[in-house]
Amino acid sequence: MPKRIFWIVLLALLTACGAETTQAPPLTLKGVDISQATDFAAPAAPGSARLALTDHNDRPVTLDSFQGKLVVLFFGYTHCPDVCPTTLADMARALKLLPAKDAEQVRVLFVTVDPERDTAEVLKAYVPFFHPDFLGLRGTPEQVARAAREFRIVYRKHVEPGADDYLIDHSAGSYILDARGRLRVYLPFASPPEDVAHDLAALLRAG
Ligand SMILES: [Cu+2]
Repeated sequence: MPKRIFWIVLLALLTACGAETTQAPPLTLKGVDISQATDFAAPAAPGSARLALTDHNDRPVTLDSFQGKLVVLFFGYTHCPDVCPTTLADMARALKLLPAKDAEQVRVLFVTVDPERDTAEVLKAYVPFFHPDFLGLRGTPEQVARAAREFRIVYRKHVEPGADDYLIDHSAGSYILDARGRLRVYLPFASPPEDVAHDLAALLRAG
């Protein structure tokens, strides 16, 4: 190797090593590591906290309400025929795979994209049915739209031909946020509960 190229390569390696020491060691995850990604979340609107909604007990929340816990965040609606019940059931299974003291450190949040039909009462009857610690969140259509934008979630109402009620197409993946509210993992729809439990445990261990 010509001497000059050798030094350039060596310098590049040293620079790479130097950059790494300032960051937490990378985690081995089953989901998609989005810790460094910038395109999964948008900042909150000026003057507004992220995820400013109300829970299924009508209490106001923001993302900060869950500081100190891992958050699994999912947007959907209770009339959903398949994706939402499957996801909530999978998340409940994932929590059951964790030791109880670890499961207690996780909050699963289900944000409805259908606040018109999903009243607090409807959410309260639906969400904790899957797991008593799961929390349904809702808001005005504007608040829900803003929360969805903050996490790059898209949704759209549509009516099937001949149907008398509407369905809502919506982003089907979930996020895991760490105890400091940072987006860490993207879980595609139908991620196996074992994988979700693995990633939650890895984040808990990482602190
Ligand atoms: Cu759904």
